[in-house]
Amino acid sequence: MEKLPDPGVKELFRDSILAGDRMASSRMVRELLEKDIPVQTIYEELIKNALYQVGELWENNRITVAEEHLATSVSEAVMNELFPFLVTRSRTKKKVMLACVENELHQVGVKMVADVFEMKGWDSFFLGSNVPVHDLITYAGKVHPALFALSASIYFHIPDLKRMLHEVRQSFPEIPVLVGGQAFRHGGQEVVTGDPMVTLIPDLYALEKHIDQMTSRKQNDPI
Ligand code: B12
Repeated sequence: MEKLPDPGVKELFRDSILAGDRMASSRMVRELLEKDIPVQTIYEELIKNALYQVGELWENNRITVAEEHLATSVSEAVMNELFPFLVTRSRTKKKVMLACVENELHQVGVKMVADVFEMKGWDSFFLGSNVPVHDLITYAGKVHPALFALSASIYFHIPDLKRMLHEVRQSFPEIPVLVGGQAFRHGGQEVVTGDPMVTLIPDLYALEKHIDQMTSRKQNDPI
């Protein structure tokens, strides 16, 4: 089922980010918000879809690296504008620390994840791309997150993820970890299986369900 009122907006948005037209891209997103389209849907169906297409165009030499960089920077700018519309007043007082694994430069997906947590009333500590394991652990010792969320997009970064998971689980065995990203399109699931504290989540729809389940589990816990 199409989740956007006008499927044509997908192409228009892709073209406007590729043209570096920040004004038009921003306007399209605001119009969807005015039609009560949820931010998760805008992220998944509009922005992620457009960036995946940008990736295919780049892979097939139909656009330059410059255009791909521009499209990504416009997308990130539009996402940053959404913060006041997505943040909820009722806060859970829970913290989530989010990071890309070492060497990983793709940060848009895990930024979307951070925003979904903000929507659900969590405080997000989004550390962005290429985070050294040691620094993640040191900073987590200060912030005391209730959850980690780690991202890897490139299959060859699965060993970096494995190492980061190992260190994080050793230092904070009581803190659950969510992982995700396109690295898992080609395999790699074995790094998360066998540890009940580590969960692989494919997209924002599954993430939302997972956060709701975590919240209801906590509420039903005996005091
Ligand atoms: C923009 C981009 C870049 C930018 C990133 C800048 C930035 N600010 O992030 C730059 C220029 C740095 C870049 C570099 C490279 N890139 Co690039 N890039 C892309 C592009 C076009 C878009 C990425 C993106 O933002 N996607 C949109 C987001 C929203 O999608 P997502 O990451 O999948 O996230 C979703 C889910 O996976 C999930 N998720 C993600 N993380 C997490 C974490 C958790 C905890 C959870 C719950 C969920 C979750 O939630 C999100 C919403 O559903 C993609 C194309 C594509 N298919 O994505 C190629 C792509 C990812 N890049 C690719 C490649 C090959 C490279 C380079 C190796 C190119 C090169 N030769 O230098 C380098 C590697 C750099 C590095 N060391 O990491 C390939 C990867 C192939 C592969 N899987 O191995 C792709 C797929 C392009 C292609 N079609 O070939 N890239």
